[in-house]
Amino acid sequence: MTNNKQVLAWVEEMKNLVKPDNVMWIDGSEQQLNELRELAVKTGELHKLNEEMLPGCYLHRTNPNDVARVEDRTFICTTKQEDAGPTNNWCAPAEMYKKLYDIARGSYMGKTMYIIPFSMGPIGSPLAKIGIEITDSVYVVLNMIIMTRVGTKVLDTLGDSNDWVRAFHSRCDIDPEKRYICQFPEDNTIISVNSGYGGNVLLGKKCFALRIASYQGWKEGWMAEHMLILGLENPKGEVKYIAAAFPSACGKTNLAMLIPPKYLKEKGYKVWTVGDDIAWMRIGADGRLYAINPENGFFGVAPGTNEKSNFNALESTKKNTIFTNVALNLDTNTVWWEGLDKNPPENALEWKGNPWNPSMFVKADKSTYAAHPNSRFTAPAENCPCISEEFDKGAGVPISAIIFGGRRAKCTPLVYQSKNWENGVFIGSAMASETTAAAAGAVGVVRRDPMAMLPFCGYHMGDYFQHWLDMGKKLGDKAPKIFNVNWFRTDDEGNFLWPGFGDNMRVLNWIIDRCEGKADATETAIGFVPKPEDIDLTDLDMDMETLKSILTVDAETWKKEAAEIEEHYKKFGDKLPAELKNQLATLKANLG
Ligand code: OXD
Ligand code: MN
Repeated sequence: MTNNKQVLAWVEEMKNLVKPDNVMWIDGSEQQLNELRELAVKTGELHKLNEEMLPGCYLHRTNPNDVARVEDRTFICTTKQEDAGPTNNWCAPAEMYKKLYDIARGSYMGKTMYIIPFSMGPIGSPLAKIGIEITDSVYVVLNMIIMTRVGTKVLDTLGDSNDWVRAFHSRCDIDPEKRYICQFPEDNTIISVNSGYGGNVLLGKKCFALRIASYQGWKEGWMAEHMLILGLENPKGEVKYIAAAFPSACGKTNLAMLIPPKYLKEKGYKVWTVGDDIAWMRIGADGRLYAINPENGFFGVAPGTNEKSNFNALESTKKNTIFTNVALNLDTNTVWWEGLDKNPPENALEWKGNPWNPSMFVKADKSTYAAHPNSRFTAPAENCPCISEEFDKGAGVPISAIIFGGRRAKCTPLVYQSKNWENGVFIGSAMASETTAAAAGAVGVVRRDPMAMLPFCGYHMGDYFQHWLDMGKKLGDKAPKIFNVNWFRTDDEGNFLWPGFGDNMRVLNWIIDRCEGKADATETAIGFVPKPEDIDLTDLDMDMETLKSILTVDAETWKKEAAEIEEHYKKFGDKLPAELKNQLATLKANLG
């Protein structure tokens, strides 16, 4: 498949280590894809679903000890510990390589080694990057074929270049005690052992497109961010692009695939999805910031996805999709999860494969749920009814606005605009979200998750903040405007005050109007807040007083917030950029 000497040498090295019985290069052909699907069904790795109702769809169950990303076993292995920073687990590269090679040695005996050349981003795009994943799992191969662009074309594009990421995976014994997800940013290398769960083993996603790529972006002058990308089309047919970062469970996929309220749809407003999880952004020839989605599919959380919450995501899962850890409806041979509809299957297997019926369900006890709370669908982006026509083009889309957001019951207004780029970086660096009643543990605990990158930044977060500031200096007056949103303000009884979902479009319209200098705002201590009359409430059962209440900035609440940010900042020591210290001091002074 290739004459690239570095690729061949690495494959040989890994072959000698893990001793496979066979080797198969993934060429990206339909014929090979079908052979692999058949093989996976034969071995039981995949279950074929109803071909009429869900054509080309399969169900997979992971080991019950292996159902989520494992942040406590995820390492950034840089020569100097300081380079990984205070927010990452660290180990010296030599020590970690030895440990991982000892674990992986001989682990492919009796198995096939699959070699997947993949491109993050449209093949050949100047914003794309190439990786090679070696795996012993057909499930990984079939997921990578959905989530990335794979095959011979990738190797042809790579040619003799050594600019590619080495990504090695071995399921070993799925032993949680020996599970490691390790990034070696100085070597462009990822090693993942003892897991078979998506986020730990689809190495193009979090490991490459965020952890390794954020490091590459720092060294090479671009940005890899945990952001959705959407295009907002107005009735004149003009499309403006927005990138937005939210911690998990704040509705990133829903915002990316938003359906506007009826009255805006009728006027001709539309939302186009470019990406739902990751954005790679570079400064273009015209000095603006351009973004691509490096992925080719959606690895979405299934529970809660339904026709109302996210019609477009649900549509995306109707063909050629792999479901992981959802329930199987035995009567129809289709899938089900909590929140899909009000008709749970009477005759089902729950996510572990045990018999299940609705009488077993106890709302307060997640262990009785039919689908695992982190069950997933892996769906091709091309299935999405609102996929942007720019999605597959390599040039990227020019970003007008960057949005940060989190779940805050009280503190943060529905939306506000930063005073400038530096102030926007300050807002992103202090980003936080509250834990919910849905999860075990204390409710309403604020967790700081800068730019939603806490588990994904491949280097010292102080350096990461500085990189953001440096990018702003390069962009100058072409920089996107930075905003913060909070869909989750509640009243004293805990009821949400803002309807969210499609109605978030009303806020996006204000954001775009601000970018174009068309909307007014009130300057507050924290930034520019909309005049209530500038948020369009047409057809919405909401009074002006409620809207005003979620646009307020309460000085006492914000003084506490500033004190918490100060505490959060202490972690970064000398690496905290002076600009951010100054921003905090200014905020405190503004609050009086
Ligand atoms: C995540 C994901 O965990 O996208 O952020 O899967
Ligand atoms: Mn994510």
